[in-house]
Amino acid sequence: DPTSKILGQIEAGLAANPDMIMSKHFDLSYYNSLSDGLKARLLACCKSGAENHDSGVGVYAMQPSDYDDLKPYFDKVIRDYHKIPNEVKHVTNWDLATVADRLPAGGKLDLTKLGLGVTSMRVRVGRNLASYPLPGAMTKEDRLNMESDMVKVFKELIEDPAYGGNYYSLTPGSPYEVSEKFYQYLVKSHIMFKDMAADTYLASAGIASSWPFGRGCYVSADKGFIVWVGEEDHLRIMCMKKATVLNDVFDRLKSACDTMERICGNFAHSKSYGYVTSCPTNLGTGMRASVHIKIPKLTAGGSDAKAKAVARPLGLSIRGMGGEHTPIGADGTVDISPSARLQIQEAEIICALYEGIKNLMEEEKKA
Ligand code: ADP
Ligand code: CIR
Repeated sequence: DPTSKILGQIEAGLAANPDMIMSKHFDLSYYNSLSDGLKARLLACCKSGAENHDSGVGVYAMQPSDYDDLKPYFDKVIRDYHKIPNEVKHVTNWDLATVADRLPAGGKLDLTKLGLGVTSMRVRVGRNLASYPLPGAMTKEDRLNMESDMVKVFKELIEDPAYGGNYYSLTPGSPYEVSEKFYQYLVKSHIMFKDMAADTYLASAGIASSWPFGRGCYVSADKGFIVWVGEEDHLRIMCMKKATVLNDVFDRLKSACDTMERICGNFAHSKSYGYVTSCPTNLGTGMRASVHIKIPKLTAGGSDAKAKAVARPLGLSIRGMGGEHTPIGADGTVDISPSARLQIQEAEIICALYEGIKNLMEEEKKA
């Protein structure tokens, strides 16, 4: 039967990969203490890691309430991944004035001060609507309804001269549907997300189901403000720019998120864990702030192993030029971002990116 099958897969996962966070914290006596309803919900959250023993985390929430309803399990998962020894206390704070001591004189996080020129910078947050299941548990109908709700929101933005732009849908038959060729162009331009059905972790979790129905993205007239619909979270809201001052993308995202929250209604939120996301790694701020920078010495030979080893103690993650699980650039360009998302404030993340760039560039010089 399916229940004993997945329990068997979890046990086998622990043997195959004792470090996987999902199986490490799966406690059979806790599982057995649950009602049938909560048992099924817990197993649904563990399915991705049960089927993919190479997962680092292996857990995705299916409902915004999973984090609180299954707290005895999720709290262990979250505190382990985010390395939080005590009770998680997350605070939202975008106000750069409160971190003035970490800002250079004048308050600008100016990359020219670090010896860089025009740099590709991006800040995104994951957000989910409180009114739908999380993507792993959405039916095709949920996905189409959510996209229709979002189209109404984007119509307001498109009519607003401050935003303008277009909505591009992958839904077959949608009035906003784009061609395969244009979709590939958007992916290459770092505007649109890649084919999720190819991601085995997302596929197992149900997050890639009904692809490409209900998927799309809004792009502002100047292409600097983008909202993904139907990826790992209901929404990924981001600002992107090729420039030199990090404040530009950060401040614009703050204002764009306020606009989105005002027109979308409240986003799913947990008292303990801040903004709710599908993957426990993104909880809290849901924020990833990144730049593309060239570190040819630390990536000599085309491998990112050394760069990752140097970046980890600096609190930085290294990704490839197409995002997570993609190769680094042939010229040694990588995507770097502060790893922390939870129990850190938004304003601290952007400072951590600036400090991280400085530290990594010093390591590059030494290498
Ligand atoms: P996420 O950041 O939402 O977790 P990915 O890591 O998959 O997702 O990245 C999504 C897309 O954003 C990819 O095309 C990636 O190259 C692009 N991207 C990330 N950071 C930057 C940046 N600083 N400049 C330009 N594109 C970026
Ligand atoms: C995993 O567990 O490896 C996948 N479900 C992805 C986890 C999120 N990404 C990450 O930690 N970098």
